[in-house]
Amino acid sequence: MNTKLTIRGMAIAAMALLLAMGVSAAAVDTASIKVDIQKSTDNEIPFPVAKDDLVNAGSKYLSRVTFENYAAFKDCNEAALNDGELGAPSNQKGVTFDLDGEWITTFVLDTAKSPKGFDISSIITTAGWPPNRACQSYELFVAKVSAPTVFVSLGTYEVDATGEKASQIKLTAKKDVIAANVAAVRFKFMVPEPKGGSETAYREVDVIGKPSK
Ligand SMILES: [Ca+2]
Ligand SMILES: [Ca+2]
Repeated sequence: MNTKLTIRGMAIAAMALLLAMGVSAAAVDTASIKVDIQKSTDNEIPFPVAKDDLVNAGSKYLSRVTFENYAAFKDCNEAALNDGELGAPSNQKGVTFDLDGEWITTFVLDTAKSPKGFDISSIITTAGWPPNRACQSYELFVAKVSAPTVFVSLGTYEVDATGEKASQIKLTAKKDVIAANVAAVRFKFMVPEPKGGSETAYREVDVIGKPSK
């Protein structure tokens, strides 16, 4: 009898523990975006970038790109952000870089070609330069076709790549898509930690998705 009670007690305790774990796991699952990070200590351009994503220069689904508060440093340029190329190591022409490290880039998608907008399945940001220019920090926003000028935050994403030459952040959806019926995607680039000489040299931003059905 005592043994039975003990076993029952243990079972109840185990169940409570599982329930507690379940609640914790569920809380984690409410974040719908999975974040994968890669870093490289010896190579500025080890991670591939996409040429065929929605916001790549020349994409039939890209309507326009706008930059706010961006002041190109020397040969660094806006075009490098979505030209489908990694650029050459330590070559300014291959990177988008602004001395104060803070600017906003908005990719407006062509909702004439896809009136229901676009389903975004993945977002990849790639940085690379000798240290410390491969740390990343940005806030991601989307605007939906139902309110194409209202940008809603999907969170801030960061990587501390101090001492590294390259980093890549890949966002994917835990279920279905990162966002559906999207009309525009906005990146608010910020100075990464640790601040001071760590402003990012971005080599590419890829937004992968397809027209919403
Ligand atoms: Ca590029
Ligand atoms: Ca691209």
